[in-house]
Amino acid sequence: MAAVKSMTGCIALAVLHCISLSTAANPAAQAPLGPAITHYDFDVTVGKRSPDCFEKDVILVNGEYHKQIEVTQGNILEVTVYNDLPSTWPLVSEGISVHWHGFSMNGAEWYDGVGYLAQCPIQAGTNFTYRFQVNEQPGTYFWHGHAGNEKVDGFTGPLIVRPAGPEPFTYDEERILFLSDNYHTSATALTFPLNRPFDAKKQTNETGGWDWVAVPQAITLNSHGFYGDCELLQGTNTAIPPKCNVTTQWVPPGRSKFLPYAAGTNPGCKRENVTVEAGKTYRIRMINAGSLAYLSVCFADHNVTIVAADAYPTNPLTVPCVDINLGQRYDVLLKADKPVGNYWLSALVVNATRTGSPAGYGVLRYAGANASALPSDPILQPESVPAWTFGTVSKITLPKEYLDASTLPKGTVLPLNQSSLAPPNATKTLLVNLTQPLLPNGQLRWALNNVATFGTPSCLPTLNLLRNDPGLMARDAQRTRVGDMPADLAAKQMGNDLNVPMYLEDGSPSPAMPMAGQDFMPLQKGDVVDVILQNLPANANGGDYRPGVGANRTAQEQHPFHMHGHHFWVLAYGLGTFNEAANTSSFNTANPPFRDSFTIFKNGWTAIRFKADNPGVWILHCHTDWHLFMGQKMYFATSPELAQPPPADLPTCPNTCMYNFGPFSPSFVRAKWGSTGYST
Ligand SMILES: *[C@@H]1O[C@H](CO)[C@@H](O)[C@H](O)[C@H]1NC(C)=O
Ligand SMILES: *[C@@H]1O[C@H](CO)[C@@H](O)[C@H](O)[C@H]1NC(C)=O
Ligand SMILES: *[C@@H]1O[C@H](CO)[C@@H](O)[C@H](O)[C@H]1NC(C)=O
Ligand SMILES: *[C@@H]1O[C@H](CO)[C@@H](O)[C@H](O)[C@H]1NC(C)=O
Ligand SMILES: *[C@@H]1O[C@H](CO)[C@@H](O)[C@H](O)[C@H]1NC(C)=O
Ligand SMILES: *[C@@H]1O[C@H](CO)[C@@H](O)[C@H](O)[C@H]1NC(C)=O
Ligand SMILES: *[C@@H]1O[C@H](CO)[C@@H](O)[C@H](O)[C@H]1NC(C)=O
Ligand SMILES: *[C@@H]1O[C@H](CO)[C@@H](O)[C@H](O)[C@H]1NC(C)=O
Ligand SMILES: *[C@@H]1O[C@H](CO)[C@@H](O)[C@H](O)[C@H]1NC(C)=O
Ligand SMILES: *[C@@H]1O[C@H](CO)[C@@H](O)[C@H](O)[C@H]1NC(C)=O
Ligand SMILES: *[C@@H]1O[C@H](CO)[C@@H](O)[C@H](O)[C@H]1NC(C)=O
Ligand SMILES: *[C@@H]1O[C@H](CO)[C@@H](O)[C@H](O)[C@H]1NC(C)=O
Ligand SMILES: [Cu+2]
Repeated sequence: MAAVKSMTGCIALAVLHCISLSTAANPAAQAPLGPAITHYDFDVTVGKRSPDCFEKDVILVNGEYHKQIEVTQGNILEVTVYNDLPSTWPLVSEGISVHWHGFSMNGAEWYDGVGYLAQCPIQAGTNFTYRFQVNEQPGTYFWHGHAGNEKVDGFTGPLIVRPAGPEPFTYDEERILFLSDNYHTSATALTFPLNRPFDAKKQTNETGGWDWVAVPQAITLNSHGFYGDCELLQGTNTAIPPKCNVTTQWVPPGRSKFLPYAAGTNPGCKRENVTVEAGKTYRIRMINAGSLAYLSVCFADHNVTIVAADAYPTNPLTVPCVDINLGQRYDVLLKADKPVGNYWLSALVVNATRTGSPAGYGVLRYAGANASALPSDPILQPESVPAWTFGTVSKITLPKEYLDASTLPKGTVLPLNQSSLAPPNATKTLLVNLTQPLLPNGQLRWALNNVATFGTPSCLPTLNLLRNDPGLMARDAQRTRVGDMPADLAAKQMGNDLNVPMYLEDGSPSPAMPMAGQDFMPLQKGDVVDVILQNLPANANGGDYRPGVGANRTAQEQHPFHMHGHHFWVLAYGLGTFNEAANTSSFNTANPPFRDSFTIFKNGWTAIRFKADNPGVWILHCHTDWHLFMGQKMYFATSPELAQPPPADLPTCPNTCMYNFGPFSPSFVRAKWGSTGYST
């Protein structure tokens, strides 16, 4: 604790001097292991690629962009990550870590990969080996960086878990559809303006106020796309209106959204083809690894049947388009039963979620079709596909054989002490309000229950702190109201001090006015927790500390949430305000889907239930990278004293670490990284 309290900040640079403590050895990590080992080396470097025809620096693994890996259920997965990023690379966190998205990591909490929560990031010039048994449901996952926003720079890829026995679905072949969005600017350059004080009048240039990242330049399918694609399609099919060229999305000067059509002459700049043979059935593993774009994915003239959501099987649901949010995966079956030919594959931004976004297009190509021709059918325009309704999402349900111990398929992974996937009754409930407040210090944050949680608290992983001292949360809990906020607390929120205010979800009221700090819910192993996430207007619950500064911030938007360390049952989606008396009784406790990523819709709420069966500290967060960065996260601390001892080789923190809510000034960013992102 002394390490946290005594640290002093370096105000101008937002750099903190940290004391690194040695960690206890974990003898289990050296024990002989029975299961087979699947080993990968990740040599992490930077190179030039043109994912959407625009050449830029991206993060590569062994020279590959979006490297794919796979492992068989029950094996030990061992991934040695060598951070060989050049010193010039603009990573705010100055280090990397890898998260295995969707893995429960039961008993493997130190390898979950959240920077500063489970581990200090792997510093440049060093390596770290993730090593744990894959006790996970076979299915479709992905891996991604989780220390800063390095995922946005390309540090991510598919992760497939093969079953030890037969697959539960029948199909001939499989294809991966790894979906993402692509910015022409580095994630760091996009990120730092998010920390500047909000002032709508100065939302213009690098010396101005808070600045939104705006929509990405392209949507990519299996890492391929074309910026300005709508103009191309207009060129080849004059019936298509140039709807991508919409002007409703605000973009700061110097960053044009209107891009010329990319000619595709850069190396690696190609349109993606999903190739099939007539008569066969394909399992398509869809993954949305993007940072902002909620996607509606449609194969022209072909319906698809959803058979799994976030790795766990679902009752089959046949749809013309799949709405897949950030962090989600869907396994769908596609029958190649149409005439041999080329068909458009479209990835549109889900209607009315982000007007003005680009769309991504690929080709579903039958063997024998003319490979030099694009499909001749009209193409799906942005905003032309209706978004899924609650009726559709509510049809994603668990098959009945997973609900009964006597019919449970072999190899199904269950929460602790469950004999099937039938949800147990809840023992605790937490209501979480989602707002986007202006803090007293002028920063615009994304908050849960009025607390914007920042990511770099102490330079000692939070899991380590709480395992050593579980009483810390209660002792340090602060419930300061803004009315009596001491000046020093306001200063702390600006990142100049590491005396991190902690807030406890222990039944006491949330702060009346928005704060920055860390929001925790303490749990006991075995608790069954209902979490109701309630979308509220941006400025609700005292969220405009300086009223009149900007526009009336009453808007809401959808948020794709993800929880670490668990799958959970999604019990209900509702519009308006959650009404406990009326709505709890209509929860689907009969056959709710068991997943790890879900949507909180605009003007609505979503209820999930999880079993706290995994000792450790687990993050629940928005998977919109920019929202996560601005604080849209909280932690569940489940019996942290029962967590495993940390592995002996867990990376230690550097002497200085970046504070992610720090006040980045353009001169600081330019001095450190050469570019503020506004130069072109
Ligand atoms: C990997 O890190 C270990 C220390 O953890 C070090 O001994 C070893 O030399 C490193 N390997 C390489 C290839 O850098
Ligand atoms: C940035 O915007 C502010 C406010 O509009 C203006 O005063 C300033 O001159 C601008 N700076 C540059 C470099 O354009
Ligand atoms: C897109 O909009 C910009 C700005 O209004 C305009 O200059 C450009 O010609 C438009 N492009 C197309 C293909 O309509
Ligand atoms: C898809 O097929 C077209 C036409 O053969 C080809 O030009 C393009 O390179 C292919 N795309 C990829 C990603 O290989
Ligand atoms: C897709 O399914 C819908 C019913 O949900 C049906 O009306 C439509 O004809 C099907 N389309 C194709 C191409 O099979
Ligand atoms: C294949 O498509 C290309 C491009 O549209 C066209 O030039 C060519 O004639 C087609 N080939 C055949 C065999 O139809
Ligand atoms: C897309 O959303 C807009 C705005 O809400 C709506 O007017 C339009 O009807 C929607 N389009 C479809 C195809 O549902
Ligand atoms: C769960 O709750 C329901 C209704 O409240 C009750 O009927 C049932 O017995 C409970 N189940 C268990 C295992 O406690
Ligand atoms: C959530 O917001 C509502 C509406 O402002 C408020 O009444 C309630 O107390 C808040 N709940 C929590 C846990 O902060
Ligand atoms: C799980 O079951 C074991 C054996 O019955 C029991 O000792 C333990 O308390 C249970 N754990 C939880 C969290 O319910
Ligand atoms: C905010 O809303 C009030 C009341 O509707 C209105 O008078 C005011 O003009 C609005 N301010 C802005 C900046 O839109
Ligand atoms: C929640 O309860 C309200 C009030 O009775 C009702 O209007 C709404 O339809 C309910 N929503 C769901 C999803 O059950
Ligand atoms: Cu969000």
